[in-house]
Amino acid sequence: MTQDLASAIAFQVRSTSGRSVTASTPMEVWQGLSAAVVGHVADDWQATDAAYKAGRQEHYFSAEFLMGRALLNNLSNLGLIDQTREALATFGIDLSQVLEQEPDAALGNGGLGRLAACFLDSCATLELPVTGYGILYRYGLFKQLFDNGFQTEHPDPWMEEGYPFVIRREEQQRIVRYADMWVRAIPHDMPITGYGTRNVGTLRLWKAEPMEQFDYQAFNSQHFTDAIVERERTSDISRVLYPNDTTFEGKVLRVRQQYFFCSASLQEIVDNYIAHRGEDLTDFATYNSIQLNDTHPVLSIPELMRILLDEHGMGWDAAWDVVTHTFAYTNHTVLAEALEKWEMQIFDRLFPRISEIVREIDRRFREDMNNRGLDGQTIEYMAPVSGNQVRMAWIACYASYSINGVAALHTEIIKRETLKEWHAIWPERFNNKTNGVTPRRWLNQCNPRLAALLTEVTGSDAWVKDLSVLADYTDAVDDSVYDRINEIKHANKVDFASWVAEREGVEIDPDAIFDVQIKRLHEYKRQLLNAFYVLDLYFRIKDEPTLDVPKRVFVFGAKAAPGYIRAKAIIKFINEVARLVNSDEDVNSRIKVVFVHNYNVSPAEHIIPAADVSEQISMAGKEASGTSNMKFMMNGALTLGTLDGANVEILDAVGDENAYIFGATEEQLPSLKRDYDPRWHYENVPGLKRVIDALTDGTLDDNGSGWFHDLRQSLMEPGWEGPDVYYVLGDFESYRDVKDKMAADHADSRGWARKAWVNITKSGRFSSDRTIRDYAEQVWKLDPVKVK
Ligand code: F55
Repeated sequence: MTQDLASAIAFQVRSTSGRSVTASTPMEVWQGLSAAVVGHVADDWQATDAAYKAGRQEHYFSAEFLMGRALLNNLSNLGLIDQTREALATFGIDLSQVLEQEPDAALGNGGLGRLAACFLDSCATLELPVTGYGILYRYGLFKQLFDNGFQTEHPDPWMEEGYPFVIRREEQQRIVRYADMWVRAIPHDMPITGYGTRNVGTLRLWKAEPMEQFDYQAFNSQHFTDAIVERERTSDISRVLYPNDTTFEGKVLRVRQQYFFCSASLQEIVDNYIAHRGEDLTDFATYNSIQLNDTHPVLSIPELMRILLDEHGMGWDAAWDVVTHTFAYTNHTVLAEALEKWEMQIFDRLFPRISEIVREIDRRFREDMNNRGLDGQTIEYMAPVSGNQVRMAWIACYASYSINGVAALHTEIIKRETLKEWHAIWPERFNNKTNGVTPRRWLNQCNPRLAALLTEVTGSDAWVKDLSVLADYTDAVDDSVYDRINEIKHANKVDFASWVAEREGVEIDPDAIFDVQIKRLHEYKRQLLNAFYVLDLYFRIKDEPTLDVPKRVFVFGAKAAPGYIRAKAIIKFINEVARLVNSDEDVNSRIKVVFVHNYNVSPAEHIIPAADVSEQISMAGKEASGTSNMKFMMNGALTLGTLDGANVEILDAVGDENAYIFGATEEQLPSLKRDYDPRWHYENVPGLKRVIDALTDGTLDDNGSGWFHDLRQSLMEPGWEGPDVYYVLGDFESYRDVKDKMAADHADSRGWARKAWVNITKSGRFSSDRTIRDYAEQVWKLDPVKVK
């Protein structure tokens, strides 16, 4: 077999590079090896596609899939890692060097997009007939660099050097019609392998291309440049991923993107139904269900109505019956500024027929609510269209058979507040599906040392497919396992230290506590609270140079949306704190700060296995779930967090002694904030004044941008929603107390390892396999389809 594989790889590499394997670059080897892997799954992929299309299917619609790297994941799923390593070794090539050549497929912003990627992995592994549908962005999420501590953004043309894991399916193209242009949608498929199964699912990403290769008419009539410009306008649709998470921006191109992938996907799903079951679409929802990943694909609702009404001659009631049994909606946020609301005029101009249908949905909604006896004000609040705005979340709630939140607390909040009017009418639609992450990528692949220990302790690798088996071993091990846990963590920290030294140019000590916060930059996630702690600790050491503090490394990784100035100010602030701390000989042997630039999926795979402390410190009630909290837990980091999102369930799983919880609860916050005065904390919490003052007293330099002054103001001065909206000063003292305690506890290394072990072994309920099983059984009513 190794011989076969070696020659298959050699063949592909030579075809890619036109040179011998040994003369090829590592990038060419990556290309060839990846092509060989796609070739390896081709038959199973085809068989899976045919088997899935024949029965009931789930379709996962998402504007984002944050896939990261594909090669190692596929080799691991196919059980080919060892053979591949050996095959490459025969050419004197190191597999890990080849793996590091691969660009991240960063077709997503953060948690929402990565969740979609973990879900596809679980669906394939569980042999569930699920297909992902999205957009093949030419440019993924921007690359982040720091220029004197300021974030700068750079394009990410991730496929430009060739990307063997997407296959263009020219023959399955569709036409998407806007009032002002028609566009070809070309599907590009990624194979989604599962762990230890021959099922290979599909992620179908649509690329926008001009209708004709060339408009000869325009060319000949000397409108050559106009013709070129028109061509480019169509390709614009799939050119770039919008880099905003959590804030809605009403850009026309964005809604074009949404309609583009919804329309193309639905055309295909409907045609497939007809090919298998005939022209009568009454039973469409018996064979198809569509999960809407937030409101970004909600245009699917009027678009499916349009297809059923206009293209297949159904009546409104029959079509609405199909639609309301087809869609299920996942909500990912309670932040008001994230809710998508489009101007009706945009719909009128781009797709007038969709406008008409949305207006008719609105008219019938109002009639329906009237008949149910709702008052005029409530109806106006809930209406799909009001003023000149279309409210996507409200449409989703009205038309979906299922509405879910992504963690228990989040689901309670949407039932109680965000979507309470809908919950009052349709309580049976609401359900919770606590997020999960795939243990393949986030444990087995990224942390091979820990994976080997788990296999050794449990006697097999069954945990990779069923993480819940680990729970049997929580209390079944002795000190030797705790010592191994510590050795593994230390070895991972050594690896991470050399990665950081090379990538960021900062030397860190693997014997220090590695305290990590990696996630998008947002005020509600409170990276500022973490940075204030670091600055306060710095001052404490300066005050008392002999202070006996545990060695610490504070690691940050975060991108700010390019237009979110205050988030960019926080990045600059953290970088300035890092400069201050790291360059001060009095403290830098005890504390260091590392801001990992361009945080993404593959950096996360280096960072998480090396973490001791997982920072999950959002203001309670704001983080819908969080998913890095689960990845850290699986890798034996202890959570330092608020009672927010899935942290609540992590605490429940591990128990009080094995997590560090602080801060105001979601229940307490309304009353605490009623008479909240951050100035009181500023004056009375020891050390806080000095930290806040450092923003503006010359200790730290914002290079004349005025940004640090704005940060201070946002905390201290009454603003739009009051001062310090995210309660940074209010929670500072309890955060510092718990974080100090945590650092002190780390000195008891066996005690710490025991806590880490509890976290690892209790992480089974945060596997995306558990989440997906729950969706399949409770929402989708979907059975596995085994291929071969
Ligand atoms: C992206 C684009 C828009 Cl327009 C709005 C939001 C986003 C986005 O990226 N949201 C996002 O990542 N939300 C997160 O979803 C995760 C998965 O459910 C949650 O864990 C996390 O709490 C939530 O913030």
